[in-house]
Amino acid sequence: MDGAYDFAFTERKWQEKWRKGNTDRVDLRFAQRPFYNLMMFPYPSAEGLHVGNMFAFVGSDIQGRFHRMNGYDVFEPMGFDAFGIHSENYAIKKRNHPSKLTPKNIRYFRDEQLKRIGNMYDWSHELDTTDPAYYRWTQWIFTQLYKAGLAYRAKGLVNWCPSCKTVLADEQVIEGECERCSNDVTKRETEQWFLRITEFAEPLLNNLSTLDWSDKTRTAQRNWIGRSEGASIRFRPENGRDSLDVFTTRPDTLFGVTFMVLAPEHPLLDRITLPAVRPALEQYRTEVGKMTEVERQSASAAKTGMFTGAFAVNPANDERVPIWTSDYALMSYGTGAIMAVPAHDQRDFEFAQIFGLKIREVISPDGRSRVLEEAYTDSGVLINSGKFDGLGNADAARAIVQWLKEKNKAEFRVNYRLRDWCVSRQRYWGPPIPMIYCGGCGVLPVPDEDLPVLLPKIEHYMPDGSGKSPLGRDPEFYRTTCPKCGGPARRETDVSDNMLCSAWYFYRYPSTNCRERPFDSEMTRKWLPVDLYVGGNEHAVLHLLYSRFLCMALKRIGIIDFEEPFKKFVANGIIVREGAKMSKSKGNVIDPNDYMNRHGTDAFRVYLAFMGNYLVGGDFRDSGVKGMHGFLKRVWKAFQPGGPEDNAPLDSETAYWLHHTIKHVTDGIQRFSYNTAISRLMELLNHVSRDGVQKRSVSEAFIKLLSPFAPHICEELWEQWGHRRSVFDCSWPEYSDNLAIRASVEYVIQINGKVRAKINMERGLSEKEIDTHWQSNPAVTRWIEGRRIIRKVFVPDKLLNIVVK
Ligand code: ANZ
Ligand code: ZN
Repeated sequence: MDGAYDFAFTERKWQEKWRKGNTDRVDLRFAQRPFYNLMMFPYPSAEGLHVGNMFAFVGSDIQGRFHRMNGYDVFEPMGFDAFGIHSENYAIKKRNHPSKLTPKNIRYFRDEQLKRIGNMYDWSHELDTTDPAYYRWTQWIFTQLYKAGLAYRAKGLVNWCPSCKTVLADEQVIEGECERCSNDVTKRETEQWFLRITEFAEPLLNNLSTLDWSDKTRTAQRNWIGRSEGASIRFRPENGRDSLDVFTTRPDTLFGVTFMVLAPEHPLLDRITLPAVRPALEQYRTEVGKMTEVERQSASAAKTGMFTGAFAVNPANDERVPIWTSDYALMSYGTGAIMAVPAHDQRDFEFAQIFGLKIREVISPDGRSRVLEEAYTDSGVLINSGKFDGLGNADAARAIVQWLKEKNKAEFRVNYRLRDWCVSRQRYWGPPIPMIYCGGCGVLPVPDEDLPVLLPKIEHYMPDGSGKSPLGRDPEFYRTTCPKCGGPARRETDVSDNMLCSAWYFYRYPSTNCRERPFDSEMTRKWLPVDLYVGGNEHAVLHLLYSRFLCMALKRIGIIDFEEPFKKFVANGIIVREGAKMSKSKGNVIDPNDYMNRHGTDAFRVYLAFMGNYLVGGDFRDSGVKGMHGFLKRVWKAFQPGGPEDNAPLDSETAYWLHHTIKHVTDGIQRFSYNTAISRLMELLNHVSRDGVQKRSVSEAFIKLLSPFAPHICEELWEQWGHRRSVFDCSWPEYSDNLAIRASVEYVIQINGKVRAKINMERGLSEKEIDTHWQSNPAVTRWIEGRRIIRKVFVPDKLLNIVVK
């Protein structure tokens, strides 16, 4: 074997060998210790995978390889989330048909990019959500949800561009404007399909504490679900027989209500608003319709609103309070109406100041009244609250609701911010929602045996401005017969959000061969829930929440017997390039293949692992990949057999380095702290290079430790040391804790040359570290007290002499 490190040759050779030997396939049925190593599958829509995707994927593969060497049967599948608005928009941009473009994109992703990165994907279980053999089951799941009462059709507010006359997804609304024409986007009420995720709000929230997930992800879900304990309280508009319910978390402040605020969309406004102000109301509604909820909730936005001319009666004290409408009240939360308490709610306070409304203090820290500069939101005792005066506010909250409850004017209530999931899309590139409308029989799911409802290939798939689903223009598609009465019927022409396709794909991977069912029960029992899931935290409240919901729903329906799909979830960090966020508009997105061509896949992988903490991310520097190529060249030189070999037992210093490295690399991988693991390997390499002598045990351990990061070069070196089995079928090196710390040495501490103490300490400590030891040792410090240290003489691993005056 000649000395030069030829990464191109090595990488080609091993990828070929792995493929031919099916090294990356596990026998799913007979696996003894299944470990399902899942990473989020990509949308094959953009120009290709970028460095950030590779960062995430490689980090996940390191876990897969590590677990495999630790005795697990690791299943690492990959597939394509190829339906959806991302793919459709990309096709529109490229003026190509998504049914043509998607397979092309998948081919590039898989054959040119994913197959080069050296991850141990089992391609025999690849899936593609646009394959009818897959979406047949996405549709089947929809009908199951419908039959279980978990899918329903209702009016919902969607984004609407009046100039393009089309519905837009939230992602297509940029600061309130249409992404394509820059006109203001409004809200429009249309019929949509919803999945009843709110039914599971409680378990979705409660189970979070049992999951081994990144904290930031759990927090994001917790906030999104947004549980609030409080009460609903019934006010009564003065004119008419309506009632006006509000949701409040602060019933203790009920006597401080000085006005009410209804969301501009609130239906009651149509009945109570005085005729004279109706035109103004309509105008205000139009203004507000242009804003997104995010903008409406922004604390810094100027408060706007108007008085309806109507009044309501406070059930606590029969006081008349004016009814206003303002955009800061959201129709989608609680009841869409607020009892405003400006003294104790900052938004109400600002609103009251702008419009000159009364402010009445009802909670005080010391029972006395004050002049408020801002809302007082802390706890205190009640004042100005009739018979409740003097009570602490937590007690008062309960007492007031209890009191009104007896008069049927209040209920204790828990409210969730979570809303039902709107899954219908008036677009083309998705699985048709499998429902049928019959004049006589009503709404019916497509029978199982008629699935899939194939997405027809239509030329004019683009939104045409009518806001209706493109499939609604294809009579051949929507004309059908009723499965019940056989009469003429019409198909649903909306397609479902691709988030539904991706909410169940991980059940399918182990069962890609299963034809009769979405997933084989034996496989599912064996491989699910997923052991480790890695992906971006941007999906914290979309994909990850939808998947959890669907799991609970499938359990309720009786299809599976667990309710959490991912035992462990780890959110990978975000990387930037040369200090700047990577984006197409900045022109700093580089095809990862460029790096792999120039410096090799292994160098690229090791650099991705080394550039920063995996959970945090880091700054990708082009020079770093090159540097890693240099590191691998040194590895090659130091660990290729054939140098002067010495097989005597390890000296204690080398034993220390070896065991210390194994311990810290193992620990680093377990903590996803890949950068520290690689630093330890670099230190071991330095030690070995200084030594100049090859020891088989050290070389072999090093090769194994580096192999999850740099699989190709390590396989090659492993083979050169005479092994026939893949290094990934060998076991992870073991260490001994005793050897992983340096032998201790006895330090002599002298004061002015006289021995005052002897301390046992780890070898190799610095003078500073020794200082911290004697500074807490009275046997030494009492000779120094009141004197001045003039200098110190330090002999590493032996002695410290402190000269004092
Ligand atoms: C009176 C009150 C007094 C309130 C007070 C707060 C403080 P969370 O915690 O997020 O659940 N609210 C209720 N429905 C609303 C809606 N549709 N749009 C905007 N705000 C709404 O918030 C609950 C509080 O948010 C409720 O309690 C209500 O204001 C407001 F000193 O009622 B509170
Ligand atoms: Zn019918």
